[in-house]
Amino acid sequence: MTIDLTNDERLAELDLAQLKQLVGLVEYDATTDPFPVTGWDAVVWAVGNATQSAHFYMSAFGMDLVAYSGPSTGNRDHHAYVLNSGAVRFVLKGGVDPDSPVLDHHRAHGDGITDIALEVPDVDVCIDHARAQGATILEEPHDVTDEHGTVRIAAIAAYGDTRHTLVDRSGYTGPYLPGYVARTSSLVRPADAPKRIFQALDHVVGNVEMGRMDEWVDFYNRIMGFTNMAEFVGDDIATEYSALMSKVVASGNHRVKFPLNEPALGKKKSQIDEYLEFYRGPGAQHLALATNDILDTVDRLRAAGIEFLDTPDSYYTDPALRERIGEVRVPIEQLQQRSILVDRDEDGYLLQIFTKPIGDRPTVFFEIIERHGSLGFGKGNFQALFEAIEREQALRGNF
Ligand code: TYF
Ligand code: FE
Repeated sequence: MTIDLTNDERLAELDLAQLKQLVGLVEYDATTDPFPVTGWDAVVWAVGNATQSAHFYMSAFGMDLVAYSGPSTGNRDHHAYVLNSGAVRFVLKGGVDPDSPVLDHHRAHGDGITDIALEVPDVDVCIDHARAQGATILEEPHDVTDEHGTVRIAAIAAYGDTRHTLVDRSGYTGPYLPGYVARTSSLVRPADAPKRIFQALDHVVGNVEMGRMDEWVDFYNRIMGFTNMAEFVGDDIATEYSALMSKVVASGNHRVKFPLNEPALGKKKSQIDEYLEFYRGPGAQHLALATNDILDTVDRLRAAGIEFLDTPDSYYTDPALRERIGEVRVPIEQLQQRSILVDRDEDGYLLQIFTKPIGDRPTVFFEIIERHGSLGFGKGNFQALFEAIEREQALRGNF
């Protein structure tokens, strides 16, 4: 059977073929899925200053403000800015009331992700299954209604203080959720700016404590019906240089992909330990944003001041690289100028690059990814990537 596209306006401009190419969808039989997931609903952040973060994601990441909740709409607890880019939705929350739970999250974790919300066709089916499998239900299924219709919502606990809210918005036409009003920004974009510089969310990576990765893989397998993807970083790679182990789980249609990392003992302090220390526990480590023009996306992000990890010239001049990657759509020099990495597997290739941490703590960062058939995560780049991360760690004083 084919994948359900929602009636969501965000997706109206992206057809299934585009999404397939952007994030590598697969066809599957949803009738045998105990926990059917349509796709991502929103990534909800708790940040120190949502009013200014919203400006950053609009001015640097080219996102559009579409909805808002805050004191002027009757929400005295926090500001919440809803931003879109193609099929991606961010909700940025910042505390107003000094006792706001948003501020508790921020005090513990710094700028971070509180909720990786997923769109599901039937909230109750998912919760019944999750409960039977022993999930912690944080919010029981309930309807929220306003003049735009009804949304059905529930939430389950994931790693650390992260949750998955499950949303069925098929009966809703408002800008986000009841309690939010439509809002746009007066920000003026450069005359030559494309409509958006990224189109979809490809994957969200979770960092968990040492020795607990398999428990979380099992959580996504059992509670959410996710299946394991082939790509993983095992002991072999871990001991050599990465200082992490990683496995990937995906929803039935592969719209939602969650790599899960745990620290491994290496020569130096693991990048995952550094995250766990500064995030004060498990949490979302990076979001991969899919684009169909990574050269332009990276140029625009850099021009807006976003900093990326460097890749040494030797990565590009190594004859083994050309051997490994074969033909790609752009000259290698173009990738080298921008520090974009390239990897190939049996299905195709991908281009990817990583930002430095985007907040004050060395925790959350972004990946920009352009897929050409590959369903992987850049395994061939792990050595170069992890060395680059270690150079950055050294600058922060971790050896
Ligand atoms: O999502 C992934 O698995 C790749 C590789 O700290 C990766 O982007 C894994 C760990 C990490 C950075 C990138
Ligand atoms: Fe990634």
